[in-house]
Amino acid sequence: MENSAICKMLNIRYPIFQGGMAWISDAELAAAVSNAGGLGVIAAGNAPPEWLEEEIYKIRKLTDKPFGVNIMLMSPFKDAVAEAAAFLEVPVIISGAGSPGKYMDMWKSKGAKVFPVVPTVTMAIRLERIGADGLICEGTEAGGHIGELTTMSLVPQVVDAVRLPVIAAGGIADARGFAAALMLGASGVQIGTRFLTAYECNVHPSYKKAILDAKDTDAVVSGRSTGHPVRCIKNRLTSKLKKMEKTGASIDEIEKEGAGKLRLAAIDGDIKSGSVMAGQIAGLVKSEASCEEIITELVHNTHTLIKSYQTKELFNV
Ligand code: TUI
Repeated sequence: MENSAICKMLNIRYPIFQGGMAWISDAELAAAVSNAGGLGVIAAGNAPPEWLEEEIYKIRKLTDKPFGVNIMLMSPFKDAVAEAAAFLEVPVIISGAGSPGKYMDMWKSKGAKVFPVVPTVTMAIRLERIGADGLICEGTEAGGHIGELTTMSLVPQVVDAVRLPVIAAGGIADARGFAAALMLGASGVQIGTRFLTAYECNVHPSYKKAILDAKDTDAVVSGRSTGHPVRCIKNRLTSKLKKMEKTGASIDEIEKEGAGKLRLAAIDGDIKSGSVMAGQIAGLVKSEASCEEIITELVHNTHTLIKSYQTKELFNV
């Protein structure tokens, strides 16, 4: 695993990307993941460029390892943060929630490796043509803003359609998910929800508790009717949004109700009225641990799992 093409391309030890979670993935979390051999990622989210610049200065003090920045393309600051990431020569740039086409040349001219999140095969092919270095295929199991296709369906179809390395995301939190992603043809994984309960994750303790308490059916989707579906842990806010969607509230009214609610949950710890974004795999996350423990266990158990399958009698062929 350590000598895979993707690890060589990015100069990382393990093909494990930490999910860029808006308001949550800061320099401290990203540095802890990078120091443990994965790719730590700072999420620009809706933050202004000054915030991102500060986090980039911080991470360079905390680690000498490569790291990534996630640029969320629905942000009002997207142009400015895209430029800041290029100017500060961020080694890996991940884009989400839109097409990064217009930034591609700028990022690549500064030596960045670019990994857009793609929700479909069509977009994967388009981004390969314009110079992406790899793709993140994020299934609808993921937390936050999501596409339609599941990880299980999306990953192998993109793997067959492009020559680029593919990182699987959505629904992966342990070695079984990691091994399954490799079986689908992925070169690595992106993991978000599992890192929410990392010791180095600065999300509010109430948010961590909501993840630890979540069961399989708790991560629900709101906003399908607005065209911006978002997966969060069920609470007063998701019930309200569901009711608004049922009773035919306008897109504007629904979007207004959701605005600013991630900050309310992640920073202020209001997990009843805030947006507790998390993936369907939250029900599997039952402990807090350091990023080093999370990554070491993932790698060790994935290795053991795959080896054990080589000697298992599965069925008569
Ligand atoms: O971006 C994410 N997940 C996110 S962003 C986010 S911040 C937020 N805050 C409040 C409300 C809504 C969002 C929370 N979670 N994941 C990557 C991702 N990208 N998922 C889906 C996509 C995507 C969707 C459409 C990528 C490209 C795309 O292209 C459409 C087009 O053709 O432009």
